[in-house]
Amino acid sequence: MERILILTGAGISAESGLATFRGPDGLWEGHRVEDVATPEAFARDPALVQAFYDARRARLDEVQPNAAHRALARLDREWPGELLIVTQNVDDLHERAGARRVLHMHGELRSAWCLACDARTAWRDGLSSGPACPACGKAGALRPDIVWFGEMPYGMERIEAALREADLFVSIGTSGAVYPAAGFVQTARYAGARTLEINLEPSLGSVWFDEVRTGPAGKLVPGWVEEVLGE
Ligand code: BJW
Repeated sequence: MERILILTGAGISAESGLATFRGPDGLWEGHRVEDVATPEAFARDPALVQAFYDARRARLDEVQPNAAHRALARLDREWPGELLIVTQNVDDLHERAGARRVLHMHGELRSAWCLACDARTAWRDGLSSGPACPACGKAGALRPDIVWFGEMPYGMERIEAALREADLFVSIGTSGAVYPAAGFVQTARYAGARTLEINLEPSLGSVWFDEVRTGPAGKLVPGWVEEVLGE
């Protein structure tokens, strides 16, 4: 039975109405990356960074999983072999579609991290008002549980093991601009996996894939899942 490792990025949530990062209408538009997605930015201007993430957390209430999330959830339910969905996304659309084997390597909007006691707490509201940490009671110490530039992504040991063991590596909706995720295809390929990219356009790392399918994820992913499930 094949072991499947799927990497997803912002492109898989684009058809749900969440902006991707790069490009003319990208999330960074109006913000410099280093003003909102680095620990230094948070130290310099916590109000700006909290407001940026509060707005994105609130936006989650307005969007729904799309056909690509639902297809991956179906694959997760029906695939009897090993499978892991490693997502760079901080939204919860994979889970809301029903997927269970999901690893959020860049953190989650709906989680808060206490800098005083290190606890991580499920969080739906804003953090701008400096609420108290439910674990230790300290006010004003919660930050978004997001992996910023220069910080170590979550789950790297588990991901690296899965990359070495994968028979099939599939990358969906990511530009290949951010490491270490951008290098996963090479690790998987050198370890012997077949590699497939599904993206609106060839990514920066498309040369490393055995096969590249270009088009919207909401259209291409359901068809690919049907192929894998043998329909
Ligand atoms: C569609 C579509 C549709 C649209 N259907 N497709 C020099 C060389 C190598 C590395 C470095 C370097 N200098 C610095 C580094 C490290 C740095 C890095 O990579 N920097 C780059 C700028 C070069 N990386 C880090 O600092 C990371 N940590 C780290 O490296 O720790 C050290 C270490 C780790 C492991 C081993 C050893 C050491 C941390 C990176 C944290 C990234 N954080 C962000 C922001 C926080 C999350 C948030 O606010 O939401 O995560 S950056 C941002 O980019 C976000 C995303 O997860 C990430 C990737 O973006 P993604 O998902 O690819 O989105 P886009 O917009 O770029 O692309 C979307 C794609 O979809 C496009 O191709 C579209 O065409 C496509 N598309 N519609 C299908 N309908």
